[in-house]
Amino acid sequence: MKNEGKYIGLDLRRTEDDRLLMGKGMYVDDIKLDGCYHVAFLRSPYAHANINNIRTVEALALDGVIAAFTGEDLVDKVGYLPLMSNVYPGVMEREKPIIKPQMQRALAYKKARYVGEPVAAIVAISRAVAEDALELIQIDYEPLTVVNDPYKAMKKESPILFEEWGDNIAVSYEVKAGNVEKVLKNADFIIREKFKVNRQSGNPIETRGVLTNWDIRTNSLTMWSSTQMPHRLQYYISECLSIPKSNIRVVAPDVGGGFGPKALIYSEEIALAYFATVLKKPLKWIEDRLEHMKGTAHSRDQHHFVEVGFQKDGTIIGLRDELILDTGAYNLYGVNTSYNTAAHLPGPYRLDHYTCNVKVISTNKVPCSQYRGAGRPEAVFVMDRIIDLIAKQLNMDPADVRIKNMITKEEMPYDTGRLYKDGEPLIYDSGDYVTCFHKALEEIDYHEFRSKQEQYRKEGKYIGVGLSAYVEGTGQGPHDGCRISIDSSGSILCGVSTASQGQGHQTTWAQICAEYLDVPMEQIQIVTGDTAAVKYGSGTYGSRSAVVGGNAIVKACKSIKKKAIKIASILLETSKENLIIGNGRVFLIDKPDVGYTYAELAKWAEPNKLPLKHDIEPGLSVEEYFVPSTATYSNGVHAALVEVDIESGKIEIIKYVVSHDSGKIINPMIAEGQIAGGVAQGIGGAVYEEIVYDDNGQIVTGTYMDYLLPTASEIPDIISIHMESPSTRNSLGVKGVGEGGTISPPAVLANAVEDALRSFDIKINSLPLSPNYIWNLVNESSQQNKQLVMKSND
Ligand code: MCN
Repeated sequence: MKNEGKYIGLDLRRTEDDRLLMGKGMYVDDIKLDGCYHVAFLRSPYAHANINNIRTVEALALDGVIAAFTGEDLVDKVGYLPLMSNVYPGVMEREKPIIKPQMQRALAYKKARYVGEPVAAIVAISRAVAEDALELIQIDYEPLTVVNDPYKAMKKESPILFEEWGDNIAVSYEVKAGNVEKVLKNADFIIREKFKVNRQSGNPIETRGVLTNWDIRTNSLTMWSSTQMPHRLQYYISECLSIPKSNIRVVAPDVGGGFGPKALIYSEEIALAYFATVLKKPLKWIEDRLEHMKGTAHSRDQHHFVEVGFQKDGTIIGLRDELILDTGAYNLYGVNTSYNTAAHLPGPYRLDHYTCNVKVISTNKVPCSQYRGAGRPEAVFVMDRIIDLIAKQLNMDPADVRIKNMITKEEMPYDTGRLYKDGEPLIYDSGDYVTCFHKALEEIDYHEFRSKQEQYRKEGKYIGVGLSAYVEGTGQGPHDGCRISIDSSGSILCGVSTASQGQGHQTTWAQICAEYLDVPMEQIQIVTGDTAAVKYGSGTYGSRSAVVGGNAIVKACKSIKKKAIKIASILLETSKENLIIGNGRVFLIDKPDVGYTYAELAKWAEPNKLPLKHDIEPGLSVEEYFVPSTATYSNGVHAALVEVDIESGKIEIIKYVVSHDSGKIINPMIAEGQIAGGVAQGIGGAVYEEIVYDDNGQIVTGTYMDYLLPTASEIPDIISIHMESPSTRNSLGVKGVGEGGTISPPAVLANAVEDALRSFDIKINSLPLSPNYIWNLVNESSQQNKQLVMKSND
């Protein structure tokens, strides 16, 4: 890859890995506070039940138990968990969403709505004692009829989760561009198809965890949480408990994976904050794996009914989608995930006439939030399956149908006619989708494979190729900040309001800072995930940190250089125009020997040091914020070769290629790691993972015996091709890369499997591509064929 900067663009090893890979990470559970009590939560065993009475007397009598809390104890003192997404004015005006905020309490009060919902909590001297005490809590539950299917949930006769709303439709709206009704009438062909995307769980290696400390001297709370959004957690603790924000510090120390579900404010965080205000003692809760499966948000779980109109030559002229998202018991992300799906569905394809009618439905399941890709894998699964179905109908090559409909470089910036979720026009800023597509075709040897495919089949091998292309809005607002302080030792402290869970921010932020300040990276210390490091921030989700955090660093670097020049101009009694910065020094343009290092200037910036009267604030320190105008759009193409064993239905991925464009790349090695990790998770969701519920709302795949995560042996080598179309929306030219890997695997693998099994004429419209599912499809098709043969023999 081209290296245009001294540091930006370099393949540097991650500086945090010395610590993280040697087992020296500092995760929430590694932090020990003297006199710390432990918290355990009692969770509802029922999916839907009234809670009539809770008795904690026996639990409280157990040796070592400090306190017991129930929903009733919190009801007047603790606010509801927050709704995480705003609906911006543009979306409000145009799409007119109807939103029924279905809010959760930190501890359920009067009614439990999913198995796993926290109902009571025990604080004790150890987790073991706390768990023993949970068994002594007596609850008088009155089980209610369980709603576990979104279609049934919409029926009039269905029980309702929130009686005050009158139905189970949490959100409804329509994303619309052009006039799909009209164009569908003129289509040569129409395909109607249903698709289903499986419910998944995030499964970071580190489960969630919270530790609190209460300072009786200042009446202030410090919380360490494995959260993706420390600043927002700080704000919402303040809102829920009515404590001034300035009395709350939230730290996300090392976090062992987040993947989206940790970008929520959880019951346990708000509850522990409240318990800390009452008990004024350090408190710790660490989620165990069983709790994670039923206590941490799930995702995906979408149903689509699509109607697409196209012409004989493969041109798609209109698409209508009915999207149902089963959001579980509480609608914590508002319109967000479904909007991501609706807005991203057409992807890199030209689709002027498009409607997506969205309904987000409440059921008695774990609430859904965002999980890596957050609505885009679902969108791309639908769109790229549709394209393969069009190709099949027209007997065209699926690659040709894609190219025919793909937006070209010449059309950039491309106005899709839709709105992004921030209410701004959804305009792709830059990208060369067609070249990106051709690169993937080349790398997978597409045409060569096609020429051999028949031969493979004759040899009894069922090998297919799949293609998928996506566009992803990244780098969303509202803002992130960076505070840089240089001290007289020359050490540069760079606090950024992002919160890494493994993305390598310590390295890439130092690369940006070193580049813009022109100093060695070793001189820079990066601090993230701490509300004390920068005043405001949004967090790390939505592949936004490189864009928003990265550009906040650029702004802070520029600003601190200005200040350094101003101080130097006073010291050298010259105008600022006569000074420049290089190699960590400010010096005279025409006398490079005369100048000051940052360290020397930092010394002069101490109070009362500067010789002349001046208006400079003390300290060589600044704090700046980057507020993006709207998203910037990454894109990519995945291609895979897959062999299917028709005896078992098992899939083997022979080759996997990702050709992607995330604008300027700060660190290609890290970007490649992000893609590889994303693809691995995408393969998991496509082939193995599924949260399955029974009729009583119990999870039947709630342990790793049944919820299958891919291991290294299931993940092929991933070949990445980088392209760089700089974003025009920020000065680094960057776009996000953290989720792209996860977006296309379901589509690409489904297409490859269907292609491999062409001779069976199967149709894949549901995930995961489990051996069971594939075997059944093959078997049903064989049975049908046999019946046809028998009929014709009759
Ligand atoms: N980067 C780069 N060049 C670019 C863009 C990004 O070198 N043009 C680098 C960044 O500097 C950063 C990394 O790539 O080190 C990811 O950046 P970005 O795309 O901005 O994504 P975020 O840092 O905001 O991370 C969030 C994203 C999301 S939404 C999920 S989910 C996810 C992911 O990142 N969760 C992860 N990657 C993960 N990786 C790990 N190890 N663990 C998770 O929980």
